[in-house]
Amino acid sequence: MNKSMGVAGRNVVVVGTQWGDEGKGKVVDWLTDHAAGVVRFQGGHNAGHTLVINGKKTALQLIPSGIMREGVACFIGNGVVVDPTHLLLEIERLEAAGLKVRDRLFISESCPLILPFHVEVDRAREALRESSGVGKIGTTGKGIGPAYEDKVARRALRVQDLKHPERFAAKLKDLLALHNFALAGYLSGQTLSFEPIFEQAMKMAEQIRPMMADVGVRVHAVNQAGGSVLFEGAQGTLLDIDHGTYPYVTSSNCVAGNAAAGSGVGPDKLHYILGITKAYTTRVGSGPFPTELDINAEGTVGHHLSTVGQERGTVTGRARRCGWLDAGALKRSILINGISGLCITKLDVLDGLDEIRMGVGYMLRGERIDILPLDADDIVACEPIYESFPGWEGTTAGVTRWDDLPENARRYLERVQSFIGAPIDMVSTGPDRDHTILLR
Ligand code: 2SA
Ligand code: MG
Repeated sequence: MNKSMGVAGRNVVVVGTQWGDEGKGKVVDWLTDHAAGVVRFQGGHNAGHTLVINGKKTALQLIPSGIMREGVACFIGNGVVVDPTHLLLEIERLEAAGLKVRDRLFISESCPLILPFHVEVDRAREALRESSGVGKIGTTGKGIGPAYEDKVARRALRVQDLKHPERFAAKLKDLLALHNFALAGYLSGQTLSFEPIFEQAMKMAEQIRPMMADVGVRVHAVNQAGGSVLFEGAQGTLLDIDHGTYPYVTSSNCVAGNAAAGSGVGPDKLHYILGITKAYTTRVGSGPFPTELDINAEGTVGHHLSTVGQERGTVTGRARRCGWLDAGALKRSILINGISGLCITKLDVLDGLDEIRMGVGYMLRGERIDILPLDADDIVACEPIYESFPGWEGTTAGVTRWDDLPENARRYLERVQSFIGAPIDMVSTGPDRDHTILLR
């Protein structure tokens, strides 16, 4: 890992191997010591990447975590959906904290825009799913899904349209008419008017224009100059639109392969794939979760993970669902992403537990399987099979050397590694930059 980033022009992709919130932000921030650029390639401001620097918490949603390091170029690739209102707010928030943002943030001209009607459609659709009995997806309500739908339908307004007021107006008129039709009809939502959206967009265009860029070409140039680039995934593999627990997923490809398509570089430029895995599992929103525990009953393991792990959505504040590590699900993630190595995070949250369990497969209708099935209904029918490990005395919090970890903690991690067949290259033992064990 260390070597990989140290070599000039070597790029690393960081992806979540579970349902998001594995602690990618911290790891990306830690790795940016060796990087010249950080790229976001999918998702939008539904992501919440929490960083703790010198004990101070910062949450980033749309802007790459590299922004916290001076001199690191930050790229928003074409695979990201951009809400311009949110973008400017996030920039202003960072500037208020004393960071220089605008001179090193580059936004792809090809990013689809999230506009106010997308948010309205997202919320109205969730309400409809709930009232009709289908059940909510549990989206973040940021308009992510509807914006990606417009992209795929080839009618999206893109960042580049902000440069052309007439073109923007014509496209907006058509798109708004389409969404208003649905909102006024079967979605029973709030229709919106053209003028305020258009005027607001044109105002924002002036601010965004200097940051528009040809991201693929620029990233290539960083590599040519000998710099390493980090691709920062958002959400997680099991929320991937194709490979996740469909339909309880987000609307983008979260897997490592999309780092290329979502930023405009070739797949030969993805040199090392780092999978981030929480020492247990969390999920926010609806959908199957075989190793889930009850988080509400005091004195239980579920309650411990939820409270000690401070498992609340960074963006929405929702309580995250919690459960044991699901190594059968991890196995699928390792395959899909082509993981080179793993970073295990939040190990310290398991400190103090008497017993630790790990899911090592499932019983599905009388048959034993060792990898998460593809069909969400099959996942619901899965009974997890557990291996049990004794907990450890003392704390792993802040430990910086493998040999200083309690023996039982090392045993647990060694078993994870042997079951999933991928090496653990890093362990994160706390939220601060320095709370990190590097193994390779
Ligand atoms: P959406 O809004 O269309 O992407 O929601 C679809 C599903 O994807 C899940 N999702 C997430 N899961 C974990 N973390 C995410 N980011 C925030 C965080 C979430 C928050 O870091 O905590 O604050 O609630 C994220 N973003 C999307 C979502 O829960 C749906 O299941
Ligand atoms: Mg998050």
